[in-house]
Amino acid sequence: GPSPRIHSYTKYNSFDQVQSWINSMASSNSDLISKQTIGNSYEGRPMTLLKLGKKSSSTKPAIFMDCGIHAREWISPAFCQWFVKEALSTYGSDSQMTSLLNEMDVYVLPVLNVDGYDYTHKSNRMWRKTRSRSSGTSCIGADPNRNFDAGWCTVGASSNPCSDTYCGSRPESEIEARNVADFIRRNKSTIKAYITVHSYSQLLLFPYAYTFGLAATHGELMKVAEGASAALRSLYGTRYTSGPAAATIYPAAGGSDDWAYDLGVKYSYTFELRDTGRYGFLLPESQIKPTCEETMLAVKYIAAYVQKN
Ligand code: ING
Ligand code: ZN
Repeated sequence: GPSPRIHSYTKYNSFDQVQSWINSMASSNSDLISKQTIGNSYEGRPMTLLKLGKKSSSTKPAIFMDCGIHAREWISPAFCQWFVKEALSTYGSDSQMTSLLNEMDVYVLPVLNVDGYDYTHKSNRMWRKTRSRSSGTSCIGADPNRNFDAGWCTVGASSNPCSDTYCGSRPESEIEARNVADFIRRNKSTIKAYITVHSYSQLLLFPYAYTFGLAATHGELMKVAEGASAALRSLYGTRYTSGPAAATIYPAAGGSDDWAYDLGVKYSYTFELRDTGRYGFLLPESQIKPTCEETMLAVKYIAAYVQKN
């Protein structure tokens, strides 16, 4: 479609609107941003990844962040859009952002589950999964955050294709999960941090979800999460709880952050954005701006820590 003359960061944009915005951002800010397709979805939509960072002759360390792995969690893609806007508009004036983009690259995947996200706009607002078809059932889709190869389908996931937490027929059976995993594997040596954005519950989670066992670097993961939560809270007083996912929300296998951590990405975090349940997935558009502003502080805190370590 045509590039949007204006893009609203305080509305929930459709997949087509996000795609037009990606294209216009990548073509009008070529010094700091580029795009690449990491593959197509089950239904053939492109999964377009933005790369933010000052161009450099040498390979820079990187942070990978995805939004919209679950279709109905609309505040998540809104945050990725906000992050890209803020990164570009504060580069050169905000010393932390300038230093971050000079020294590192930030990969942003604004919508991971592109088919599901489109479906929530057109047919069923509460859809969570992908939109893949499988033989032997009329039920559609698998949970992409149960489909990664991390204790796959052992706990907190269902082998029933009709379940909202269906783990899929095998690890990375969902092309959207496989495309992300392939990209991260290919760039394993440069990716220092993995951030995945969900809603809701106001939590900052880290490995593990597939076991109650503590991560080898639990203490450091917790320390950084506590710092990020404090930074977030400093703006509007929004309270976040930090901790390993299994004990903090529930045990669940096949999650992307556990998979990335076990691959060797040392700083791996799952955000559960606002709210705590009053509106849940139906967070009003009036809360997009404050939610994104406060979350920026937490993501920038993590990024600054990763940058100096
Ligand atoms: N929550 C996550 C979910 O996929 C989670 C919680 C995080 C599970 C990390 C596994 C690993 O269920 C939402 N809201 O989707
Ligand atoms: Zn989710």
